[in-house]
Amino acid sequence: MTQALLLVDVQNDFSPSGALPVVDGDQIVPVINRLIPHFKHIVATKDWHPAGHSSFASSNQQNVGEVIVLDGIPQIMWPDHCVQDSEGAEFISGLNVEAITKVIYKGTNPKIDSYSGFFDNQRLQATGLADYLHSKGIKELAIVGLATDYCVKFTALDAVSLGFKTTVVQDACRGVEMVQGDVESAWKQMKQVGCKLIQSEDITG
Ligand code: VGL
Ligand code: ZN
Repeated sequence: MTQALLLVDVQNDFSPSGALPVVDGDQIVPVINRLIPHFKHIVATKDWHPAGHSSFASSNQQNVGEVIVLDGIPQIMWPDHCVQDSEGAEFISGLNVEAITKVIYKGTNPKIDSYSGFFDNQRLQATGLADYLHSKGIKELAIVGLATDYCVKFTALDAVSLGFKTTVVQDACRGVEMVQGDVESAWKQMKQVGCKLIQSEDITG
């Protein structure tokens, strides 16, 4: 069965010096680079927000970390991050970007956030990721990236719901942990729906 490596939001703004810092977020880069040669298809998502995105605290006169209701669903207020064409939206330096065979952009709708690489948070629009994977005959995914408790989690849950055989490589992910325990509970949820949780060494040997 054809398996793809799916890189979720390995972008500067999620590195420790970025706008929405993830502790040790940059530490996954060498791990991902070691995984890459084991896959034919390397697909990456990019969080790709227009300036003034509705998930930004600054767009709503809110404080970062506050939760507001946007179009009927709870929305965490984030710092401005991953603005289209900004340095913060670039892949973290050192990542083997030449190996990436496809980039999928998400969070582009100014009014709706998108944690999953497959759909926006309202599930109104698909990003094209599922269609792309189907077009290549890819039925299995190994997921890595940032952040474990947001985009990695929601991407993995959607992957399972769409019928992909889904593995998540734990040491190639890091989380935001806005609330203590979020990362642990994210792993639990992924496991519960049927994601296989592994370590990179299980692939690289
Ligand atoms: C993410 C919060 C906001 C992520 C993206 O990539 O996990 N988290 N936007
Ligand atoms: Zn975002």
